[in-house]
Order: sequence, then structure tokens, then C-alpha cells
Amino acid sequence: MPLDLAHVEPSNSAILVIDVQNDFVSGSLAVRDAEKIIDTINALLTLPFALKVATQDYHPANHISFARNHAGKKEFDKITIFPPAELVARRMPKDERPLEALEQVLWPVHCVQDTTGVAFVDGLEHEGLEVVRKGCDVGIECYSAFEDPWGLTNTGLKDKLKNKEISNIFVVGIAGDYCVKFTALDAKKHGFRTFVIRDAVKSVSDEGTEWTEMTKAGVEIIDTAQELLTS
Ligand code: VGL
Ligand code: ZN
Repeated sequence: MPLDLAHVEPSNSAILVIDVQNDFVSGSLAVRDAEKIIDTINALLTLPFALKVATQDYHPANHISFARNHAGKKEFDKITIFPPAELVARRMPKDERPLEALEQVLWPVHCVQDTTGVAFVDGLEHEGLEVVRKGCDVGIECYSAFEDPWGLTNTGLKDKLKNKEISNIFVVGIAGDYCVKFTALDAKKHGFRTFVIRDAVKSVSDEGTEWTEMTKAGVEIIDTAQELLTS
């Protein structure tokens, strides 16, 4: 099916720049070739999007996703995590998302609050962008820029987008198979037309399964050569 961009304009769209932070580019969880997308992202940021957001993975030092915080576990091991009871207790009655146990990858320590690893990469033109932070709660992993996987905490991003009457979302950044993917899937689920700009994304794994997963969910995969994005 050819791409129909008739009603898509930068002026009714937002760009979400996901986690272009030191630790993901040159630090403890460096994603291969991530530095190669920075110029591309800067070029996209010159377009007149109605809202431009940059996210930061923003963990406390004792975060549940760090291997170091689990005795006997190594980096990239997997554990099972459960929704924190104190947050479940505060859940809205109307919220019916299933509270199932989830598999959690254990990462090297990364993006710790108030460290250089958490800062935006020097070359990123992030001035004037709205900053959204995620993964701030000790007991919850939050790959999506919208909310944690159980919907127990949210970042306020959805309200920001609704307030600006955004219809379309363009997602770029790191990592394609984690935060970019989960952000795009949530954006689609919340009713936004959602594009991921493939040549402005780098992933942890080379397998590429994230692209079929996102496509299946109705996320549209494009690249910067798309007419809307050249000018
Ligand atoms: C991310 C792994 C751990 C990401 C964040 O930004 O994709 N990946 N935390
Ligand atoms: Zn993280």
C-alpha cells in the first residue's frame, strides 16, 4: 500500500527523540553506530513540528533494571518482575490493564540521575526541546516514553500531545528494539498515527525483529528521504 501522507504535516505532528544520551552512544550501554544518526536527527529537528520532545532514560542508582542490584546475576541475564504492590494499590479502578509478571533484561548500570551518562550527547541540538524523563521509579522499568508496561505510572507525554492537538508522531533515536519500539507501540495504541524513521534509529540487537513487530501493530516505518521530511 502506498503511503498516504495527505493529512500529515509537521504542523500537526510531534517528533520524539528517544534517549540520545551519553551512555547509549559512548558510555556503559553504547549502541553500535548510534553516533551516526545524530546529524540526521538534528536535520529533522529543523522542521516545523508542533511539538519536539527529547526523552531521557533517568534511573536511580538502585534501579531494578541494573544487574549490579541483583545478587548472583550478570549483565544481560533475565529475571521475572512483578508490578510493585504499592503502585497497584493506588491504581484507578477503571484501569483494567493486566498486571502480569514480565521478563526483565538486566542491564549494565546506565543513565543514572545526575551523572554524565544521563546527559544528552553533545552534538544533539536539544535546546528548546521539551524533556520527558522515564525510568525514574526504582521498582519499574519503563522503556516507553508514555508509561510503564502496567500503566501504573506515566510521564505526562500523552497529555502534552493531546494539548497540542497532535495527530501524528514521528519517533527517532535509541534503542530501536527497546525504548523506540515501546514508545511507538504506545503512541499507536493511544490513537496517534505513528511513524518510525528507520535511518534515524539504532538498535541493540542486529536481528531486526522490532521492525516487523511495529509494522504488525500498525506503526509505519519510513526514512528521511520521505517527501514530507525533505525540504
Ligand atoms: C533503553 C535499555 C535500557 C533504551 C533503556 O533507551 O532503549 N534500553 N534502558
Ligand atoms: Zn534504562
